[in-house]
Amino acid sequence: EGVGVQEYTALKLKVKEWSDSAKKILQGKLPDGANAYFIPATLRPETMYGQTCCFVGPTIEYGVFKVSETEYYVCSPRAARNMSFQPGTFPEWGVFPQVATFKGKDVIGTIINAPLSIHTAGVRILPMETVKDTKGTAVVTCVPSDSPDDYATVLDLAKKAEYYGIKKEWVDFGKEDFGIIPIIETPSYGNLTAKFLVEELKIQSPKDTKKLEEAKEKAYKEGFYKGKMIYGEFTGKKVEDAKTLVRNQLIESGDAFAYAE
Ligand code: A2H
Repeated sequence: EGVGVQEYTALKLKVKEWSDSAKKILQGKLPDGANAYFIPATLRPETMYGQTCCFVGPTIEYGVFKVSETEYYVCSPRAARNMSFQPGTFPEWGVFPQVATFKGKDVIGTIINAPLSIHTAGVRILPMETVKDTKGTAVVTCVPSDSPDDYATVLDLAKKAEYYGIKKEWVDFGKEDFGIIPIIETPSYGNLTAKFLVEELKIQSPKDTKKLEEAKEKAYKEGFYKGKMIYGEFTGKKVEDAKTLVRNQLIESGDAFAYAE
């Protein structure tokens, strides 16, 4: 970390309905007809079919940034600043005005549209205590089939829904399988890599940092270099190839943009 450039895909998750606290904070701050988007940064765009929610850090500070007359982005102030100075991404070069500020906990329960996700009715913004506000956008889209961190967090949220102040159905969709679908088949870990590794390494909670680090490494190597797509338009292709294809498709449809830091 800290060496070289991380090439993220920044996804645009359009807000369908704000949480009650967010509505209060945003009153009169977004013009009629404008759209707001949560902007998670991901290294695995080919997994976006499997998004089941989107995470923010409950105690992290976020801003709502005016990117154009009609588009407002939600992310960390640090990321908004970086983005606004990225050549070629936005028509205007300069800092995006910050129109509102809130803590992650204020937006829990907000419903957003996740591009390509099987959950077409929308997914929820949920808390993840291990989100760092020093990298990416401090918004993390949740793909529990392929990210051990995401899988461990989803299990924990469902187990302690009341403690986290969320409804259990927001995280498990009222189903035993948590609305998780297989997207990538791997030779060693089957088609739900994150679940396999969390169980094999006996990871008990999202705070099992060391084991999760190991799981993350294994999942990435196996998934990226040996995985094959078993869902979506690029079914049958190698993950290595599908990554660029899905990324380009998301960028072309206006649902994502390149973000490097
Ligand atoms: B990845 P790197 Cl399916 N705090 O996206 C904590 N985690 C963050 C973050 C932040 N501020 N910003 C991004 N991330 C996560 C998908 C995914 C990711 C899958 C599998 C592995 C995986 C769905 N979540 O990442 O430290 C994001 O989660 C494992 C490396 O910048 C992002 O990609 O290298 C990844 O970590 C960026 O990690």
